Parts: sequence; C-alpha cells; structure tokens
Amino acid sequence: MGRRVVIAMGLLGGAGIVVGNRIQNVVGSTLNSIAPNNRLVSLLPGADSFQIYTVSGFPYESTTQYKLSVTGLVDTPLALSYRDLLDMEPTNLDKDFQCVTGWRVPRVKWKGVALSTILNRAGLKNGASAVLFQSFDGLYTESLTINQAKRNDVIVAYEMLGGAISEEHGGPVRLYVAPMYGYKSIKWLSGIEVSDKVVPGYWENLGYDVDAWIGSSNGRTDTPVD
Ligand SMILES: Nc1nc2c(c(=O)[nH]1)N[C@H]1C(S)=C(S)[C@@H](COP(=O)(O)O)O[C@H]1N2
Ligand SMILES: [Mo]
Repeated sequence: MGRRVVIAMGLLGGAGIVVGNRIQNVVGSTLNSIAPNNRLVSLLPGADSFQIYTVSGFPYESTTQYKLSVTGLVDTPLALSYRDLLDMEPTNLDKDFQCVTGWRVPRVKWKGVALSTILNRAGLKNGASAVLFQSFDGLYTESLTINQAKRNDVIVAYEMLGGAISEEHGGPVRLYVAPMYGYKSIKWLSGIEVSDKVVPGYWENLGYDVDAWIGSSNGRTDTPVD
C-alpha cells in the first residue's frame, strides 16, 4: 500500500475525528482483528452517519489557494479557482452516500458544478474515453469512463451537508459520484485529466471494482441511489 494509512472516524456534523496513533491506542486489538492488512477500516458504524476516511492524512488548501487543473485530451487546459467554480452553473443534488463497507447516509445535500460542464468548457479531443482524478493528498486517485463522467449526477462539489465542504470531508472541493460507491468520490480534488483509457484508482488497485455501481458491483446488493 506504500505510505502509512491514517485511520480516522468522524461523527455526524463534524463533532470530532480521531486520527492515527490515538485511535490505534484506543482500539488497537479491535483494529487488528478487523483490519489485519490495514485495509479500509470502518469503526463503530453509526447507522446513518459519515465516517471520515483518508489514506494520507488531512491536507489543507484554502479556498484562495485552491486550483483545479483540467489537462490531457482537451482543447483548452484549465486551471480553475474556487471562485471560477462558484461562477459556473451550479447543480444541487439531494442524494444518499453509500460506502462499500456498508454505511449509508441518506439524503445528503450536495452543491457543485456538473463534471460535464467542466469537460465542456475544456472541450474534449478525439480519443477522450476516460477521466482520471488526482487529490492534493498526493496519493489517492480515481477514474471514470467518459460516459460515466458525463452523467448529470456526477459533480465537482464545493458544498455538502448544507455548507462548505469541511477539510476532513475533502474540502474545499471533492468529487461526488452519486450512483457509485463512496470510494469514487475522491476528496481534496486537485486534478482532472482526460485520457484514452481508465486507470484503476487507489482502492481499485487493492481489489475494489473499477465500475463501482451501487448495488451491482463489489458483490453487494445495496439499493441503488436514485
Ligand atoms: N482523497 C481521498 N478521497 C477519498 C477517500 C480517501 O481515503 N482519500 N476515501 C473514499 C471512501 S472509501 C469513502 S467512503 C469516502 C468517504 O468520505 P468521507 O471521508 O467524507 O466520509 O471518501 C472517498 N474519497
Ligand atoms: Mo468507502
């Protein structure tokens, strides 16, 4: 897996998070028994609250520092500021968030820019068949096929839960891929690269399905998000 895996647990509403060694001290033996390989860890699953996941600590960028690069097979590479995103046509969604480990948060409010709007602004070149995503945590990656990326329920989000996206939830900007398991919704989004082929992302290299449809992948039968 490369670098250290930081495990954290969040409480609904950002009441608190516990990171790294501290949580391992608290639940050391439990951790070992449920996560012998330090894989994606789920602790004390609340029925319908977010858990905070990170594989590389909690990176921080202010909204004024923030830049989203759009590169690869595009007519016009972009470097979008937070302000640029706010000035683009917004999309509001009110949809569940489902992690592949089982927890689900119903009816989360999301606001952002449809990924398709950003791709349209950059202009797709011939051969554009996938979109690769990078995080400014420097480690996490994801990708979608171009058809998945064009769906109107796939957004570059700057608000969730009724306000700006908090640092632990991947602010100032994260992806939200409504119809797919949570691992597609890359946090601390920094780069969008249009490519000629899908490249498996961080967790996909560790065994999760590349096509991550809720209810019809990863051997799970969850209700799809509508
Ligand atoms: N950069 C980054 N993005 C990530 C992850 C991560 O560890 N790092 N975990 C993914 C997984 S598995 C899930 S379920 C969600 C969790 O989002 P949350 O931490 O806001 O609850 O983020 C996804 N995006
Ligand atoms: Mo997840």
